[in-house]
This record gives sequence, structure tokens and C-alpha cells, in this order.
Amino acid sequence: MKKLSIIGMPMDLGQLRRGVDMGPSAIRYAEVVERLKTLFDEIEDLGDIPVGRPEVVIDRESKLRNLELVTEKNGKLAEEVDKVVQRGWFPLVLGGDHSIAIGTLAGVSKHYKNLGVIWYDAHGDLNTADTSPSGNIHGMPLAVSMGIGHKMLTELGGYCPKVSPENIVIIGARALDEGEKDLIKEKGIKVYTMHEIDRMGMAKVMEETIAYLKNRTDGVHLSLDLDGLDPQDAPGVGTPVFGGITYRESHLAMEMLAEANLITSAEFVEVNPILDERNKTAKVAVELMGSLFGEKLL
Ligand code: HAR
Ligand code: MN
Ligand code: MN
Ligand code: MN
Repeated sequence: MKKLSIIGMPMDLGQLRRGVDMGPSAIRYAEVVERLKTLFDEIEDLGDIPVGRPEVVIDRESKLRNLELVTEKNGKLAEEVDKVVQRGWFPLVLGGDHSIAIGTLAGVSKHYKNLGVIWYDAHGDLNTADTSPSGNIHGMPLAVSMGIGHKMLTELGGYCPKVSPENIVIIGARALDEGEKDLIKEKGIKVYTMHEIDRMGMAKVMEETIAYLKNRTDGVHLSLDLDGLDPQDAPGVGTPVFGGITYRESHLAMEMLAEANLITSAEFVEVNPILDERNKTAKVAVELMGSLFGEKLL
């Protein structure tokens, strides 16, 4: 029985641009349930985790902006995701800024001995308070999940780390900060930057990624930041970076993941409908979900 559980996480506290809290609504408006319902035996939408009215409390100064609230809300997300996995359903989390990966992974990872993570993103999200140029926690979740960062975040869910560096594959990177580059080298994290994608082609990148993770993990989480795609295809994101993965390449990547039957949980993040063009980015997200969950062209 294939069962899909959708959870909305309207979080915008991990960065400074308002609007990404409406990501889950935009994705639902793009008919995510309708699109995916034939691909599963059962599908449920659990609604949104309440995040509140962050405009009132937004902290513009800290090196770890909104640390307490980001921790608290991610704790709630982790509990929900944990319950979904426990019931044997596939958790699909709709963001929200990328800080929500801290909660998703805290909920998922306890169910696996050796969780793998595919981080599909223009960014590494490998900063700490010391290396971050912004203080924005959405630039930190992958480091946090490896156990690197503020204790409140790394200890979420009561265990640490959530994922080990050799089980991570980053795809689409093209805007890495110096501290992130150092950490990648120090930990030996596998990264396919845009250079490798251009050079090898997406098919080869995904073949290698799948072979690499299949051997060493007992589950794989897909954390897909829509800014991994080129801004022409996904304009509705807070931190767009030119020269990204195309719409077609992204479909191919999702189709290959579906064929490999590799992914056990997923999140689609950073959709900001205020910055979007007629909900294009949310629609792209839903189409990619279709491919990820096994939609066929023929
Ligand atoms: N690396 C920068 C920072 O840490 C920018 C992060 C951009 N944010 C994201 N994450 N959308 O992928 O501030
Ligand atoms: Mn990201
Ligand atoms: Mn990003
Ligand atoms: Mn398609």
C-alpha cells in the first residue's frame, strides 16, 4: 500500500523575506492532491503546522535569527513527521523556508539506521552562526542535521546527528560560502555543482547519486529547494541564483529517482508566491512531485 501524507509548514522565520510562509497554500492551489492522488492508494492532507504571526517578533539582528521560534516550530514539525512515518505513510512536507528541513529530518531520521539525504539546491545550507554571512537559519539546516551548529537546533528531537556526511549528496550547488566550501572538503561531502551537471549531464549525475546512496543507506530523504532550479523556471524564490538546473533536467532527476524507488520522504521548500509569476514556481513544484512519485509520460 502506497500512502502519502502531506504536511504544510508555513515557516518564514529562517530568513528575512516575508511571503514564503504562503508556500504551502500556493502549492495546494496548484492542485497537489489532485495531481498525486492517482499515484497512491491513499492520500491525506494534514494541513499546516501552526507557525503564527512572525512579523510581530521578527529578529533582524541575531547571528541566529529567530532561534527560539525556529526551534520550537521545527519541534512541532518533527513530531508530526515522526507520527506519519510511524504509521507507514510517506511524508511530503511543503515549505516554507529551508530551515524546516531541521524539523523534517528530526522526525524522519530516527526511523532509519543510516538515512541518506539528497540536497537539491543552489546553496549548501552548511553554515553555522560563525560562517553565516546573514544569520539566516535557512542557510544552516544541512550543517545542523550533521550535528554542526547551535545545540538547540542540533539536539532537536532528542538525538544528534540526523545524518552523517558520507550519506549526503548535494545537487545544483552554485552559491557556496567560503565556510561551506571548507566544511564540504573537511567532511568529504559528495557535491555535484552546476559544473558537474553541465559536464556530465543530469542523467549521469543521477545514476551516480542513486548508485552511491543505494549501497550505503536504508532510506533517502529528498530536500528540494526550488532555487536549485534556474530562476527562469522557478522565479518565486527568495534567493534566486542564475545558471541553475533546468525544468527538463529536474524532471529527469525526479523520474530517475522514481525508477530507482529510492526516496522515502521529501520536502519542497522556498516557494514564495509573492515573488512568483502567476504561481509558476508552485506549479513546477507540483509537476516535479508528479515525476518523483512515478507519473509516466507514456
Ligand atoms: N548561504 C547564504 C546564507 O547562509 C544564503 C542562503 C540562501 N538560502 C537558501 N537556502 N535559500 O538554500 O545566508
Ligand atoms: Mn536551501
Ligand atoms: Mn537555496
Ligand atoms: Mn512532467
